[in-house]
Amino acid sequence: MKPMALHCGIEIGDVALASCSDAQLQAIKQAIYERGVAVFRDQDFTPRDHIAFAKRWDGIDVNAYFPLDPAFPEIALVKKAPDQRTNIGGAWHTDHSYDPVPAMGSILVARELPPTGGDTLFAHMGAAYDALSDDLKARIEGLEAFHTADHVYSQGGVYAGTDQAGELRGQDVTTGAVHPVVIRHPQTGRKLLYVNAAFTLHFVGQSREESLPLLMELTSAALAADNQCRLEWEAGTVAIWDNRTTWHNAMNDYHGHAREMHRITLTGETLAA
Ligand SMILES: O=C(O)CCC(=O)C(=O)O
Ligand SMILES: [Fe+2]
Repeated sequence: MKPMALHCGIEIGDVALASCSDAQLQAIKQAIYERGVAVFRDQDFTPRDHIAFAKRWDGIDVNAYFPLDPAFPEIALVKKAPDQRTNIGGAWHTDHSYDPVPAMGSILVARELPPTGGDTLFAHMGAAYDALSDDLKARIEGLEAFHTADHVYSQGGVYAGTDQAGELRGQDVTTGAVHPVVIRHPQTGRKLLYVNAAFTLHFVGQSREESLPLLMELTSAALAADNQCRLEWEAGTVAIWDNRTTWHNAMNDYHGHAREMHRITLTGETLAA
């Protein structure tokens, strides 16, 4: 196992995900809970392997918005064609925080990559929380926040006016959930900052306008370089991330080239302070 950066990410070698033992899977889970994202290279991982491996976790959450693989409806497609300008996930976020029981994480498999670019950045929310000033920690103590995806995926939302609109589903879905601003990781107990600029609209008891300054302050503190790692995808790369421990951001720097990833989202649990 090799750390990808100071706090975030780990590369795990010498394991074939498709046929790993229960003991290996347990060690992989623990590494992901702690480091936020694990990267596996040179994997021989068919869509059937992807689904079978995901079923060894606590279940599959099918994303309400992404296009699904027609042959394997458990698999969501994260793709951008050479003539598209907008990508999916091209801003800092954590997946599914708008659900009352947010997804634990995702297993993302590289299927088609651009010649350069298309990296994914991750940021570690345990390291982010630890590095907050005592003053900021005191200001967020006991706060809760409201999350939704309606402004992102609905008819008048962020993607509606883009060239991804045609493929996205779920324009009529409505979402909303309240979570503590600081959660405890369900498995490790570590304190994690759990707000994100994409889906967290406001603190409970405050308007959007009242909330924005603190949200922005937390976002910029969380994105300190020390908290981040960068994943450069290669053919055969599989990444598994923990949505509670990390945020991620898909770079959109390969216009004119195709990129296609297969994603299975893993079921999570209720989050508590
Ligand atoms: O394409 C990527 O690297 C990540 C996209 C994303 O945000 C996701 O799959 O949740
Ligand atoms: Fe995402």
